[in-house]
This record gives sequence, structure tokens and C-alpha cells, in this order.
Amino acid sequence: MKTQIGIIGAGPAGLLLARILQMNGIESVILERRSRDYVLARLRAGVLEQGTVDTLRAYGVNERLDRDGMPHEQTTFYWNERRHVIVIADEAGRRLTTYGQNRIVEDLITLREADGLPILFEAQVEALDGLTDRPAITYVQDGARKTLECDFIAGCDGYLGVSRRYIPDADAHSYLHEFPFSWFGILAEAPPKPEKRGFAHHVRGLAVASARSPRQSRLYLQVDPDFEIDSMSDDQIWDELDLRLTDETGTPLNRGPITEKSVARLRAFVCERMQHGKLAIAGDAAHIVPPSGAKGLNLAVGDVRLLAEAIGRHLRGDDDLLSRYSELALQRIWPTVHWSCLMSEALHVFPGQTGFDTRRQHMTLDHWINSETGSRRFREAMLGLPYAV
Ligand code: RFL
Repeated sequence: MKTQIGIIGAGPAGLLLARILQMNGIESVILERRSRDYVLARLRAGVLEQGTVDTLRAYGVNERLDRDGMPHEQTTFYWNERRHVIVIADEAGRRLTTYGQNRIVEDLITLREADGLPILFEAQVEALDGLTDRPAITYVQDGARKTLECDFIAGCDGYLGVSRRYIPDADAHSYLHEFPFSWFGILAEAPPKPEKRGFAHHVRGLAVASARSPRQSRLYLQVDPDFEIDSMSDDQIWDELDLRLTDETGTPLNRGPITEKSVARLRAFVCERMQHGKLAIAGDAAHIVPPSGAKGLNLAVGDVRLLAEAIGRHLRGDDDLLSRYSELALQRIWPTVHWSCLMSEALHVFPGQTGFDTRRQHMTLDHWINSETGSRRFREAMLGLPYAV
């Protein structure tokens, strides 16, 4: 089989890249190791920067987003049993929008399938060849080994994918930081209260209240790395969330059946080599951020916009942008990783944390909440950096 661009991974990065390429008259084949049902059921992120919403609109992925996306113009810190509001919307009308990553993935798959374009599910990529000359992807589907020949390969296969290892010296140019805690996330059939959306900094650890739809709440608790998912009853989970997200009004969260539970270790990772010959990596394949800043999906969108433009120019014989892909992408990635780590450092309780450490966290929170420069910095970081293209 032959195509112009072989895309590994049907996550948001791979699917959106395929969509942008399609709109620019460039054909692609997506290879995805998981089944269609598995990919559609994966929950993950849900807070979109204005730039992500605008990008999805620009490529016609907005029908359901415009109807069901929940814009929000402020966020809240719960700290010392008080509620502190920071305005997020800016003078240019930018704001954040809640719309689940699973719904973006579903919208992109539906559009692609309606256009009759190929996504091969349960196609596990095993090897890449010819990266400086004639790229080829070897994959296994239905027990058979097959080859996809292409002009260029986009590795959008997430943190544990195969493509990064085909970039020479990728490990030597990668940076990993592991935080000493995890996030226990739940999805509940409970209408989120808009006034309860936000982050809690509590002596028992961080908590986060967010939404996935007007009927679904997405909530997180900081837990130890060895936390066992069944060690808390549903009532204990709700009680712990209400305790950490407490404020002067004592308003509790809306409760409802918990439909999903997951635990994820907090990490930050950046690979500074994002391209080699006719291979480039994008999204979680190149970087991951702790979820406190809600930036993982938004960063993937920034990479993919840039990569689509670089691939288009490469196919027309101009490699200048492609040769600068890593450099330009990193201009968004490092500040965003830094911000996500700053938020993590200010909001969690660290093992062995001293009173001195706690007072320094309070200084950071006080700066964001009570100072004009701090609030502006917080707002700008949450709204996201401009794109290179
Ligand atoms: P994805 O979404 O991981 O997609 C990569 C795809 O590649 C496939 N794949 C392969 N396919 C073929 N052959 C192979 N050899 C392959 N190896 C892998 C995988 O099956 C998968 O379908 O990466 P992408 O597209 O870069 O998108 C990035 C976002 O998914 C990610 O940044 C965010 O979801 C991060 N993230 C969260 N961000 C938030 O802002 N808020 C959250 O609450 C939040 N929760 C999460 C998350 C990421 C998680 N993962 C990756 C551990 C929760 C989890 C569990």
C-alpha cells in the first residue's frame, strides 16, 4: 500500500493532522494499534484553549463542539477553606472551553470515515525504514505483516509509541521529571456546579473539580503513587472531594454514580529532537505534561498545525520549515511544560514537605490570586501561547 503521509496513531494529534492535510489536498493513511471502540472510549483531557477551539473550527470539526462545548471565563482556587476566583477570559474574547477529548476524537473519526478516508484500526506499527530516502512503515494487522510506503511519516503514537526511538540520539536529548504522586480521576453522572469548578490546595492534597458535559463531572484527587483504585468506597471519594474543595459557603459537589475510575502518575517529559529525515513526531510522542495545567491536548494541536504546514512545504520541495520544526515547536512546549510544573509544585502536597515549603506555595497562590501581575500571568498561561504558524 502507498500514500503520501503515513500517520501512526489515531489520538487527537494523528487525527487532526490527517484532517489538516486533507484540507490541503494531501492524502494520508492512519495506522492505529487499538480497536475503534477502544479509541472512542478513551476519556482523558477536556479543557481546550481558545486556539484549539479556533483550529478545530477552521478545519470544520465544530458542529458538536459549538453546540455542546462549555465555555468558562474564570477558574477557582479552594485554599484555607475559602474560594478565590481568577478571571480567565481576556479583552480579546479568549476563554477556555470544556469539551471532552473523546468527543473530539469521535468527531474527527466520524468526519474521516464520512469522507471515505482510511484509518486502519488494530494495525500495530512494528518498524520504520528508509527515513532519509523512501520511508516505509511495517505493521501487523490480522496476524499479517504488511508495509505502507509513503513520502513522509508522522509519529503521533503517544508517549509509549515506537516512532521516537527512530530519531537518532532522541534519548540523549530528552528530559524526564517524575512527581512523587498520582492523580486518581473519576467520571460521575452528576451535573457539575459551575461555581465549584477549580483547584483545591489542601493539607490532605490537591483536588480538582471539572466537567465533561452538563451532566458529567470529572474530578481528581492527589494520591500516593502506590494508591489502589479499590481502596476507597464511592462515598469516601465524595467525602474526600468535598473536604478538600471546601469553602466558606460549605456548598458540596453534586453527587451521582461514578462510571469510571483511573490512576495516572504525574510526569513531565520533553524530547528536543522531534524530526529526523522524513520522520517527525508530535503530541505525547514528543512531550508530556502533568495534567494540572490541562495542556497535553492543547500542545498536541500546536505541534500538528506546525507539522502540517512543514509537511506541505516539504512536499513542494521547501525544507526550511521542516528543518526548524523542533526549534519552533519547543518555543511553545518548554514554557507550557514549565507552567504545568509550576502549577503542580504550587498545588500538591509533597512527601516530607516542611512548613517553609508550604509557605512558599502560599506565596505563589497569593501572587496568582491577589496581585494584578500574578493574575495576568495565570490568565495568559491558561489561555495558551500563540502559534508559530
Ligand atoms: P495519544 O492520545 O496517546 O494517541 C496516541 C495513539 O497512538 C497509538 N499507538 C500506536 N498505533 C499504532 N502502532 C503503534 N505502535 C502505536 N503506539 C501507540 C495509541 O493507541 C494512541 O491511540 O497521543 P496524542 O494524539 O499526542 O494526544 C495527546 C493527548 O491524548 C494527551 O496529551 C492528553 O490526553 C493528556 N492527558 C490529559 N490532559 C489533560 O489536559 N487533562 C486530562 O485530564 C488528561 N488526562 C491524559 C489524561 C493522558 C493520559 N495518558 C496518555 C496516560 C489521562 C491519561 C490516562
